[in-house]
Amino acid sequence: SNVTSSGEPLAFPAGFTWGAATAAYQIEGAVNADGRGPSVWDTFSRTPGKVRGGDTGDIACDSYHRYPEDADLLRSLGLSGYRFSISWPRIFPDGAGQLNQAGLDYYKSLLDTLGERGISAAATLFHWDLPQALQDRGGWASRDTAYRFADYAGVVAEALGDRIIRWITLNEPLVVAHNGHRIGVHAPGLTDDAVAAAVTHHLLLGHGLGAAAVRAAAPGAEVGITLNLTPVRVAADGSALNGSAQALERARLVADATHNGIFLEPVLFGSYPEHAPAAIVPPAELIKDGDLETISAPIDFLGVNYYQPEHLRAGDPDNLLRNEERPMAGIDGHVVNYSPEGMERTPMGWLIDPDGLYELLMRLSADAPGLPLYITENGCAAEDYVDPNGEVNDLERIKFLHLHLAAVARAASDGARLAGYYVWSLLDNFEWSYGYQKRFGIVYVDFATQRRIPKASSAFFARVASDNAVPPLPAAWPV
Ligand code: GBH
Repeated sequence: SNVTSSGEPLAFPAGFTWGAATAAYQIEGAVNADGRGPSVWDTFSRTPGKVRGGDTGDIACDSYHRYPEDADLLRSLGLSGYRFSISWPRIFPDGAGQLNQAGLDYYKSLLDTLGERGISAAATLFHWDLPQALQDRGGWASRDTAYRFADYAGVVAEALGDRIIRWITLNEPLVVAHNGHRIGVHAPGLTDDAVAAAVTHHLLLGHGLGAAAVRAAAPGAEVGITLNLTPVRVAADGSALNGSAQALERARLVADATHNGIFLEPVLFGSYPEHAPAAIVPPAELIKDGDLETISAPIDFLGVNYYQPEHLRAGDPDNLLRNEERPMAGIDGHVVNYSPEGMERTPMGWLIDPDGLYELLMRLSADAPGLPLYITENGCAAEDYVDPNGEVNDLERIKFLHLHLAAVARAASDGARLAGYYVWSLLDNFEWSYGYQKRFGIVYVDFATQRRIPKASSAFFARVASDNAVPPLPAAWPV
């Protein structure tokens, strides 16, 4: 049994994968090396005002050159898995057409290096770095991009299929559609609801076509998708909404469809969610015969990225910015997202809510019985620094991980089919529009020298991996 005498479940299922995650544009640097073409993130990060401090991924962690050292780090932490992403513009500098063999060779070397160290590879095919040449032809707003993605996926699976055990088609397509095309804070920086809705459908189609291409080229491959998912909480006082608890429950359903269902339901069930606001659902004319069948072909696992829950309450439509309230798409402004006061937060401002992860995992188990779940990202940012004695004592991150790992163990013990956990992230890296200021790594990176310094949390995580269980927290936790 994986329940302690005090009733607290702390152990993980046998064979559980313990890993760390990264993404190509966030760690590789070397943006001009060996024939790589530009991606939308090169363009975006070089556009003044888009990324804090004008930071770019030009150098990042220089993992393009330092991957043997990074593989050694994974090995020394005793991790059995590495989730990384493949840079599409290294493989197809123009997005399509001419293949760049040097790009494939780079990932072969990385994978051989991992293999020599006994580390299994989970590869994400698209972690946001769309080739700029495809963006110039319409990007994900164009249906053609989904077919080009499938071509790329097939070529990569053909070349690397014997070295990769787990394939993730897309990372967080909701963030691409919403942050990239609806609110414009990510590449390509567009702010157009209609474009975002088209992007939503074409990302999903890309997932379906790409998964089929991987299966055709690498029979026996495990193929899935990674979604950012969250429980949706509704404030208890329905009163402000004309006293209608019913209206808030409807709003909860709309919020759940907006944050989760819009990608989850097409993949699991082959339909867009009933309660999704019209503004975010792809229009019928974009959905061709057979698309939803392609999108909902069975997956081997679901990748779950969890950071924080979404909160919802009745709002004052004339004063939406109060208390960080944001209007919800498709709702008339009487229901708003907000951040509750009095809860602990990470330095990103994100709430620390491990129960949310437990609730989410139990909900997914009910929605997709038997489907293996991997936590493909979970972790927190901090403004970590090196102590005078040369150590990085990121105790807040240890606490965060402890709480969330205990929630995962509890879900596993309550019947959720959990197969692995990849911490975000192995290394401090290029945190998108936040640049290098926010550090998510369990290993510190001194960007001036590229020196890697394992943080205290990496020793904690290594212990979790070796015990396949969460150790008890120290009785007196430092504040
Ligand atoms: C992931 O995105 C990415 O996959 C990874 O590359 C990234 O480095 C990592 O997380 C850390 O950011 O926007 O204030 O409403 C996470 C994206 C962030 C999207 C939290 C939803 C909700 C809070 N998610 N966000 S807010």
